[in-house]
This record gives sequence, C-alpha cells and structure tokens, in this order.
Amino acid sequence: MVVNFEKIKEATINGEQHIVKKLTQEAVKQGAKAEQIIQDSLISAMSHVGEKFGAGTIYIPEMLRAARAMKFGMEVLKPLLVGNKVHTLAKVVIGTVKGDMHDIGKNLVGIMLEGSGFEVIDLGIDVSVNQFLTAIKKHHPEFLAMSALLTTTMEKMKIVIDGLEEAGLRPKVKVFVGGAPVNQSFADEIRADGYGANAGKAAELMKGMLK
Ligand code: B12
Repeated sequence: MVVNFEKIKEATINGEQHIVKKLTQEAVKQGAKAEQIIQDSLISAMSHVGEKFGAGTIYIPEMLRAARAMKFGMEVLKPLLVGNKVHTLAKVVIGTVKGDMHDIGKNLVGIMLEGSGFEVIDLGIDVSVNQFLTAIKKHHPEFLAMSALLTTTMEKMKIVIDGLEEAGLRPKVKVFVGGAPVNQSFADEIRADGYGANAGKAAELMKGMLK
C-alpha cells in the first residue's frame, strides 16, 4: 500500500485530530519515515493554512484546529525521532520569545535536538528576557535557542542578546535563532551565533559547533 501523505495533510488542514493520528500511525506502519511525514504532510499543511489565513479565507479558529491536529500527528512521531539516547552532547535552553504564542516549530526543534542527543530545557512560550537569563544562570547550557513567528516579536531576540551581554553571560552561551520571519541576515544583525531554517538544520549546526 502506498503512503498517502496528501490525506494526512488534508486531515491536518481540516483539524481532524483523530484522523491525523490514525493516518500517521498507519503511515509509520507502512514504513514511512517520520521526517517525511512531518515535512510532506504536517508542515506542508501548516504552510497551506498560513497562506489561507494570510489571504483572509480562513480565520484563527481554523488555524488553531489545524495546529492541534498537527500535535496529534507529532505525538505519534516524537518517540521515533527521540529514540533512546544514553549520553548528552550538550544542554540547550529553548523558548518562544515574549508576546509570541507559536510553539509548533519550537517544539519540533526541541524534538530534533533531543533526537540528536542534546538535553533540552524547554521554557515554553511567551518567555521574557528575565526568564531566559534566569534559566541560563541556573542550567549553564552550551546553547540558547529562541523562536519567533511574528515580525512584531522577532525583535525580542535582540533584547535577550543585549540582556545576556549586560549580565556578562554572552560569552558563555551560543545563541541560535529561528522561526518563519527570521533569516540569516537578521541573525547576523542581532549578533546571534547561528540561524536554522528548519529543525534538522538547528541540530546539525549545533553539533558542528561542538567539534
Ligand atoms: C498555527 C499558527 C498559529 C496558531 C499557533 C498555535 C501553536 N500552538 O503554535 C495560533 C492560532 C495560536 C496563531 C495565532 C496567531 N498568529 Co499565527 N500562524 C500559524 C501558522 C499557520 C503556522 C505556524 C506553524 O506552526 N508552522 C509550522 C512550523 C513547523 O514551522 P515554523 O514555526 O516556521 O518552525 C520551523 C522553522 O521556522 C524553524 N524554527 C522555528 N523556531 C526555531 C528556533 C530555532 C532556534 C531554530 C534554529 C529554528 C526554528 O524550524 C521549525 C521546524 O522546521 C503560521 C503560518 C506560517 N506559514 O508560518 C501563522 C502566522 C505565523 N501567524 C500569524 C499571525 C498574524 C497570528 C496572530 C497575530 C493572529 C491574530 N490576529 O491574532 C496570532 C498571534 C498570537 C501570538 N501572540 O503569538 C502570521 C504572522 C505574520 C507576521 N508576519 O508576523 C502568520 C505568518 C500567518 C499569516 N500568513 O499571516 N497562529
């Protein structure tokens, strides 16, 4: 039987949580790779939903339903991505910046990092500068990863980096930034150490920095 990525995508767009879960389980049984289901079905669905929202043909409730449905698919896939890692490469503190409630991309980055052997301390969404600084003082991570999905919240990343500098913590932690509106030139501008366009890239770049 051929895996129908398009069906999972459609069910995600329509917010059909249980169908997404069932179809994702079936796809895994049929041998589909978790990464491909995420990319071709789940992320693809969110891009579609984002376009529709941007065009004004769907509204927040539909966007929210799709996001929840995606989480049902991710629940099935997470154990396959994380596996059983016995040792920790390095610690990463991760969070979505203040004023921003988007967490799907951030969670995906966290899952991929865990799957690559990192210990992930997830501060959640709407994380203030102080919360980031407190977590860094407490956990002494090698990396800080910040996510922002809004053009109005991406500036908060710079404020956190400034805060790290003021607190004398900047040399102790490598800062990674990401999220749909973020790009390499923005990362350079705010003096971040790294930018990743997707979750896999983040893990790959961080691993590279440990060598
Ligand atoms: C789902 C969604 C929501 C859900 C979020 C649910 C949740 N739990 O996350 C809800 C309904 C709550 C929501 C609310 C809003 N949303 Co919204 N939302 C989206 C949508 C459709 C999908 C986002 C998503 O999950 N994508 C899938 C994930 C996997 O992709 P990703 O987040 O980009 O993450 C990947 C990479 O960017 C990267 N990455 C992400 N973070 C990091 C971090 C690091 C360190 C690294 C290295 C990499 C990395 O790796 C990830 C995996 O590959 C986008 C459209 C879009 N195309 O992005 C709009 C979108 C982001 N939302 C938008 C808007 C406007 C809003 C609202 C302001 C709407 C409103 N009027 O209230 C509110 C804001 C609420 C708030 N204060 O945050 C706009 C933003 C416009 C802009 N330029 O700022 C978008 C682009 C829609 C649009 N086309 O207009 N939203």
